[in-house]
Amino acid sequence: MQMSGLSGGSFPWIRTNPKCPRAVHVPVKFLKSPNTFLDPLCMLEKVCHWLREKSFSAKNILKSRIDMSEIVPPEVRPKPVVPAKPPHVTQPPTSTHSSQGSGVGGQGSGGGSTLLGYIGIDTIIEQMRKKTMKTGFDFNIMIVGHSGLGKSTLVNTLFKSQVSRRSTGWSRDEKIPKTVEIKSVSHVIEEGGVKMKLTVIDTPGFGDQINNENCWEPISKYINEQYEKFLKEEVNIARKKRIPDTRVHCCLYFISPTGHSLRQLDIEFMRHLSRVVNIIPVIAKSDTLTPEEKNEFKQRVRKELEMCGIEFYPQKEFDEDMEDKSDNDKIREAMPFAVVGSDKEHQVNGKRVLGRKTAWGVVEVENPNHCEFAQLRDFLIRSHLQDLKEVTHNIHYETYRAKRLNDNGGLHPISSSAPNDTQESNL
Ligand SMILES: Nc1nc2c(ncn2[C@@H]2O[C@H](COP(=O)(O)OP(=O)(O)OP(=O)(O)O)[C@@H](O)[C@H]2O)c(=O)[nH]1
Ligand SMILES: [Mg+2]
Repeated sequence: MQMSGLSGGSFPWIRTNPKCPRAVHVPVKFLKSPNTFLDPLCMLEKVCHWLREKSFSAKNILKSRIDMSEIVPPEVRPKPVVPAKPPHVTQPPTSTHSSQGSGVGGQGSGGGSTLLGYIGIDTIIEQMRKKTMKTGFDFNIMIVGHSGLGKSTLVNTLFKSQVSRRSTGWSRDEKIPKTVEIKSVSHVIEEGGVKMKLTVIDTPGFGDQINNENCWEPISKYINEQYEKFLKEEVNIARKKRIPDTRVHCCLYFISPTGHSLRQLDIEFMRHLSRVVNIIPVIAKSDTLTPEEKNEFKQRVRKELEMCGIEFYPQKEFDEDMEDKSDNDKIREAMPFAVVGSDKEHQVNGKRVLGRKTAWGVVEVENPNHCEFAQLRDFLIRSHLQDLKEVTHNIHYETYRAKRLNDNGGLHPISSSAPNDTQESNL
């Protein structure tokens, strides 16, 4: 039987993570627990992609039948049943696969075959959608950088509301107060029937102190405390069905639009923190740079980060396949996005748009000719939100967890579950 071993054999899609050998990287993450699909848009897209691309799924199903047949005597083997297709389900494309050996529908070694009838595998997408609509999902974003770079403003711009403030009842004309302490503010945002509990962790700007050395430490401490909280819940014998997820899924790091190079503090921060959290660097207040200055600055920042060995999100080593790599390469080449933030609306060509009014016109935040805010928003929310959560869980948290459980004599996993058993978290 080929079911032992986590890579190869009957589970070729399971890989161990090179960065963290204890972490098992499973692209088909939806196999873990229904609660892991909480972002419908990203997950539906992923599942469709998976079903399309991994035509070996049917092959693997057959293969495990063949493997089982080696140990199950013929008289107790269940007869294959071909259920009737429910009337509400439209005809799926005929699944064909080549089977090896003599599994169900097999036609001899290497011969092609067709499933004998509709099974209903594709309904998992609808099942997941329903679950997601019921449970909603968490997303926790942290904003970090020098003081006054527009951090609080940008996060409000991203979510089109005053999410950096405790109450959303503020008038748009009121000035955003200076952030003076690490403060997390949660809001439930609902769109198209899907609920997202968004938590914004706003941090005080660097650079105010005379000595800014190690000013990244409170932030690192905060991130690790959230991992610790999650771990403590996870090792409880009577653990919650859904562990509240306060882990930081993404850290937007704001770079000053100096047009020169990164500051030492930027490098130090990203060097330390990129190992524990997904860092997305952005060039703040890009309306202060000309297009040429902006492009040169972006190139220089990328080069400096590469020279310092700083890996920002999406990290190359976690690309799942060639399609992922080619999509992510385009994003990496366009980063850091040069953004403009504003939570004020202005009238432009008869339309209300978010922007910054200057003496020579309005800088529109969503206009790709003016800045790269829309690219950042699409990447962060529309294409990579689920992946940010998965990398947080499977890589950063797993690294913390493995180290913590290895290091310490005190925190024993007190449940009888296997080390890689994933909890029912709000992922
Ligand atoms: N030119 C320009 N100004 C901006 C932009 N975003 C924000 N601002 C302005 O910059 C000032 C500071 O904005 P905040 O959002 O409070 O900045 P912050 O980084 O949160 O500041 P701290 O909390 O003190 O660290 C405000 O006057 C904003 O209106 C931008 O993209 N371009
Ligand atoms: Mg602020």
